[in-house]
Amino acid sequence: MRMIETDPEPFVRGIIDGNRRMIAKTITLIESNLRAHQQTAISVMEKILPRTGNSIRLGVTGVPGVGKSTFIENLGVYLADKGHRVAVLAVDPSSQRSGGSILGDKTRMEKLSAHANAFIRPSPAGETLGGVAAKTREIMLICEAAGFDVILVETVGVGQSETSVAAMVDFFLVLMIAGAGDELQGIKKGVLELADGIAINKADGENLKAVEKTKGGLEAAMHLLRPETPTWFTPVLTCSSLVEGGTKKVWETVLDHHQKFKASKEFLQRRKKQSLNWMWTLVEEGLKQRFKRNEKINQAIPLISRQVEDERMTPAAAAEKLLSYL
Ligand SMILES: Nc1nc2c(ncn2[C@@H]2O[C@H](COP(=O)(O)OP(=O)(O)O)[C@@H](O)[C@H]2O)c(=O)[nH]1
Ligand SMILES: [Mg+2]
Repeated sequence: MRMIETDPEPFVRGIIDGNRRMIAKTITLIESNLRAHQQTAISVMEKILPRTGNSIRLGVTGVPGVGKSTFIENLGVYLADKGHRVAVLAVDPSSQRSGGSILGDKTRMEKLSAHANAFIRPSPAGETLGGVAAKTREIMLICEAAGFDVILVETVGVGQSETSVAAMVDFFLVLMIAGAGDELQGIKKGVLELADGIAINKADGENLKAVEKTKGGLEAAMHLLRPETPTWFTPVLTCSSLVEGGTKKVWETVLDHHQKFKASKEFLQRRKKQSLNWMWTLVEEGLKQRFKRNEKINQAIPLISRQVEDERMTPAAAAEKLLSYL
């Protein structure tokens, strides 16, 4: 194994220069579990922080097969052709269990991955969703410091991963497909509440009629939800990733949202809130990790557990006692 140097400067300079090898090396630091690497990563992040934030962050979710990767390929190529620099990231907590990431299969993004203006990174592996999301968030900041002005984050529509991606993007897009029966099947209502936009994908060929019907149903459903802000009412769009420019309308909606949120000052407010929430998530994660690793606590657990089981100690007193060792 090669040593990774502990001086943050070469990493910082490499990122700012947009040097892909150094960007990749920095991501390796971020993903490493070694204490020395993490320490260097923290210094690098601190130094690049003033250069981050200048991008539009778009999160894309939806059940497997809905067409997220194809959508990102289509939109990414459209934007990269226009001169945008596009970074594609993923949050997939299942990736290391199933052995393959949602973006591991790069053949799905053949054109985009070959584009000079694009950078594609599969989901980092991690013990917890919080860990995976935190790493993705830092990788996003690295990409911004390197000059990428559009960040596309793909996540699977299962578990809690949507919530963590919604918490790191400016626009959270839920992709759906027109289906037989209950259109809301397989999608949790909570996800619609997180959505800044819904797009019914595969609006092409024989699907078109079903798409229009689903659109009507979804619009009715969305009217039952109270919008979070008077600035924006979550629209239901349609798109096709099979035709060139088939995702353009969705992007125009993202830009419209961006302009309105900037004008109302909600853009920065949202980002500030997200940063604070992220801090607290990391505090919680850190506390849990410290608790689990604490030797005194680990020694005390068997005895205290027994006392609780035998009703010689209340659960509350036991918890208090264990926490007091921190
Ligand atoms: N007809 C049609 N098929 C699509 C469209 N987008 C994706 N697909 C197909 O749907 C399948 C799943 O797409 P994929 O992007 O891998 O979905 P993901 O699991 O959500 O990332 C693939 O076979 C795609 O070719 C579309 O706009 N129209
Ligand atoms: Mg995919």
